[in-house]
Amino acid sequence: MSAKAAMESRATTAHPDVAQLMRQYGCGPIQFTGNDGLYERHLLFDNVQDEERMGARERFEAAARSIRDVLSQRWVLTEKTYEHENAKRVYYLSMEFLLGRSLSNNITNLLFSRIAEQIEKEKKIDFFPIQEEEPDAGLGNGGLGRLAACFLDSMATLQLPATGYGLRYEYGIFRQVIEDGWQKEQPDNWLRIPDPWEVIRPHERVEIKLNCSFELHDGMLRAVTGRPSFLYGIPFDRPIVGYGGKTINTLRLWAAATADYFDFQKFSSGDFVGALTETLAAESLTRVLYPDDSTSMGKALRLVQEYFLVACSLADLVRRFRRNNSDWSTLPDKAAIQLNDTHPTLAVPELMRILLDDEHLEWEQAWDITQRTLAYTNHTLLPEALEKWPVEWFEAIMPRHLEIIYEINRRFLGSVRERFPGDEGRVGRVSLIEEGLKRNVRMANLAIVGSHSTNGVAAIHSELLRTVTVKDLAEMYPDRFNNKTNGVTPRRWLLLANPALSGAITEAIGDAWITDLSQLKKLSSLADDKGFHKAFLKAKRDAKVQFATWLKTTTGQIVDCDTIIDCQVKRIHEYKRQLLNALRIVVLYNRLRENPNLEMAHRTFIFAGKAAPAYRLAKLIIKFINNLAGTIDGDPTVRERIKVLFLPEYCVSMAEHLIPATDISNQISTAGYEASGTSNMKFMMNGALTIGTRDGATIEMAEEAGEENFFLFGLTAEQVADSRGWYNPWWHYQNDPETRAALNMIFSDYFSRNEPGVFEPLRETLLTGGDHYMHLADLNSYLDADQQLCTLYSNPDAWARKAILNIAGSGKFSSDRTITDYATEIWKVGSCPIPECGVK
Ligand code: 26W
Repeated sequence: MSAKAAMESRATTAHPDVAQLMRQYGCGPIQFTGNDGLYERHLLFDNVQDEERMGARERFEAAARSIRDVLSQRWVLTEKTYEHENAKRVYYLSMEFLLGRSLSNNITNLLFSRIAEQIEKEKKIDFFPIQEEEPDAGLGNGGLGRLAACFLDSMATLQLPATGYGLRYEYGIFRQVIEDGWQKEQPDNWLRIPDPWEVIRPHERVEIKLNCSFELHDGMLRAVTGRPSFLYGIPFDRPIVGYGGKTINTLRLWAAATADYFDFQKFSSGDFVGALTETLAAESLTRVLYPDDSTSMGKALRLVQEYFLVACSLADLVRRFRRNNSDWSTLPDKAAIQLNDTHPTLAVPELMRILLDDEHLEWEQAWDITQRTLAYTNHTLLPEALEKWPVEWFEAIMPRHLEIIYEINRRFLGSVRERFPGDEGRVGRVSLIEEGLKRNVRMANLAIVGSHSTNGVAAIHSELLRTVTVKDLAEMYPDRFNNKTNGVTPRRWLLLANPALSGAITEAIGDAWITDLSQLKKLSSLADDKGFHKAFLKAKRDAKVQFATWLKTTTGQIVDCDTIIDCQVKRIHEYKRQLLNALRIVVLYNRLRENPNLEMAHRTFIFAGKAAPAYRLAKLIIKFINNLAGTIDGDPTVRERIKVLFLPEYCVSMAEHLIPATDISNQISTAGYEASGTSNMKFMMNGALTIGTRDGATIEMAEEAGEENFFLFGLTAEQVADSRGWYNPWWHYQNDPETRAALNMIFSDYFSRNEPGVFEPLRETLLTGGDHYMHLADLNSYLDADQQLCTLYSNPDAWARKAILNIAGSGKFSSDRTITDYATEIWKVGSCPIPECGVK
């Protein structure tokens, strides 16, 4: 979305002018633009080329550099203030930060949109291709990584002294291309061209000791045990601009490097090439993000990555703590460390190691400090996603940490036996070590035992976590368990992504919603206002046109803006049930084929999402959707009325274009399986209606908007659990003609004429294998809800009314609310405002 458009959305707000802003940001008399302005200087001096020959990439870099210049002084002042105030800080540890683009976001948050618009006008430059030059920072798989990015935005906006810690992957989430309907992965070399936002801080490097070395074998990095080595963690900092530009926090990403003198012995013994190869190997540690969402792949290198993140981050924050403090017992008053899922759980033994071995504290004191400093968030209940690492890898890579884990476990199991004498079954279940032929460390148990807070990410999820998944642990520590329903940042997902709607909202209720989303409640009183219906419908239409234009220019694909846009965009996974959506479309297709005169609203069904490269069924689902799209396109009786599109390479930037244009949001996971979902919230605040199951945060969304404004269907989590024993998909096949016809079509190669049998595995998953995710059980109620939605669409005022009530009810789902809850209930951290910049 162009900065210009974002600007227009705020037309009713008094905006400071450029000189005023530059003063606020401490830039004094420096000009942003003009012959001697930052932008022109960067364009010329960074490129040393004639302006005529400068392309979009050069312009992007100059714009990004100028914006970075503008924020630099406040960035420095932010850190200085935290240091000076010795404020309690939040450290958010995450293996993933799915940031997307930064230029337009930073322009928006610095209130520079109007200035960007002026420049566009005066210089007659089009901002769109310049923005398109910025690669998405795709350092995450999906929900968990994007949540971390939204949290950074909210923490900075709420002026919390917070730092994000992650890894600087050279390759982010793979790029998805579709060939012949199949997903193919390509490397995402996003740092090929230098990134203008990052600031490398070689002087703040940290040294990490490991009990292993690395070797490259056939292009694969392998940990070689028994050969101790050390690595450097080099920090690369990125600015996180709070809305209004008052606070500029830091996201610190670590890159692995070896010391120049590391291979000194090898050099001198003559193995020149070998020594250099080893350097290359060690530096490969942070080369690539593991592209697995919801399955723990059990790769030793991933464990080392997790350790590297934890060791670098703790060394860094402990160093900072020691600069201002001498008493270790005050660490929990100065630092709150949040673990984003179990991936950084090694923080438990690592902090213990620092306190015991480096600082020589007694066990009891070290343990008390560790627990009071750490807190853990769980993001999934799927058993295959719960991390477990072989004990033998710990022995090989970090034996001291294993020793500490054993001692934690010995003491912990002692307390369990004391409380539940004779209950050895319970002891086995809660133990940090899974016994068996292969012994494993259970990372979730370690995170729960080693911290003071464990939270889920939506009410139902937190409840299931507490009462089912880790029931025995929750009985040991009932006070530790709590819920923090997820949220998303309204800056990126409404203000920036949807200028048309945010303009209409601001016009109606003012712009306080940007930093207080609960203000949207005020829109309820306009739910029956015909004028506001019109404004909403026009905004939706504008967003559709914007999206269609973007799609056409970037991919060549065509979307008809006069159709209902019905979307399901998220990672491809059986539990998310893209297959259920596809079955719905097959049934609708059959209805149209059987009765070409059937009245049915014209629709565009859009799918997008990546499958984990090794997840074969997920890849087959993508293939099926593409074949379904092809078959419908090739059928003249229906192609004018329904269209299926699979958009390749789903990413943050695509979501920003697609979500505002959507009429219907599909949130159709098997109830009890989606921890929260966050795209559901983005669709809701952008005025889509939700068709969904009672799962994750969708339940709370319906509560907020009123169930009558939602299209909920299907089995509840309780019903899913209760029917596990006797559920039989064949019953639906035999008793429901539409279901049977749809399945028979798939199995008779109707959608795969030239690839007979290709969809056989779908028979296994939907019928013979027992339909674990209960697609067939929910298909009919899905179709009923779908019918109601289509009927509603034919009445634009009735549709607008419900959509407006949805927007009005979406205030709870701002990540500002979520972060305020974390800050007050878990972190006990308050804001630390940054003083005004002195005018130079
Ligand atoms: C180790 C392999 C692995 C990698 C990532 C296992 C599990 C994960 C994540 C926990 C998966 C994930 O992203 N979970 C999603 O987290 C979102 C943010 O809380 C929720 O909204 C989604 O419902 C949840 O699936």
